[in-house]
Amino acid sequence: VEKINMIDTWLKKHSLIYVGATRHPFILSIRDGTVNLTSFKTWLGQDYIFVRAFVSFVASVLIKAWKESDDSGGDMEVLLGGMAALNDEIQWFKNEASKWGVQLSDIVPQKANKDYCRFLESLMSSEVKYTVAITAFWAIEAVYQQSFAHCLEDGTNTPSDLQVTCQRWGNDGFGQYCHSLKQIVNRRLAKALDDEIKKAEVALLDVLEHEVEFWNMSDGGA
Ligand code: HMH
Repeated sequence: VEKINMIDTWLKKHSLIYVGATRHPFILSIRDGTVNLTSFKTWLGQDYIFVRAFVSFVASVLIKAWKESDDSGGDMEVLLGGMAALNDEIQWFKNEASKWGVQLSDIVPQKANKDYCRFLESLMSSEVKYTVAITAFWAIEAVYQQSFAHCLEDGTNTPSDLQVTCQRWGNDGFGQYCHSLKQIVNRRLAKALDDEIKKAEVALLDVLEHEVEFWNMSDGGA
């Protein structure tokens, strides 16, 4: 298997689940303007809880980078930039929640959310290699980037009050950041041993499945 761009190889191989995660009916309903606002508020509240767990996960990836990476590609700077963006994101969730009348202190994490957070926690173990963890990290960010950028394309009907949300992950800067992460992952995978490559592929598939289940939660709130 060609190892130079492992990610694109994997995305082709697993295109069905990848499309399932990045073109989910919830996202398509935002894109065509038929989104149910109850669904949107459910997603908003659940994602706030997820992001708090996600910050801890990113911190663990940063620790792995420091321990395992030679840092020729500036991995730490990219990860630190990601953490800074998450600091901003948490504040954004709070503002957005109050705008939509969502009481964040009342949110109870649903099963899919708890399962996803537990998965993140399993990746925080020191036994999980940097290459595997950063593959998952890239995938988590890339799903949101691809999904929300899709809602901002020309000719879409995304409601104007949801455009700020789509911009959050669909803007060009976030796209660039995901591209930097992807380059780090491809560089790591090109040098990794077979066992690590297999684990990274499994981690990617796990992320895609969790993302589909996460989007599915918004339905339950409809
Ligand atoms: C469920 N996946 C989920 N939430 C997010 N905020 C992201 C990815 C991207 O940060």
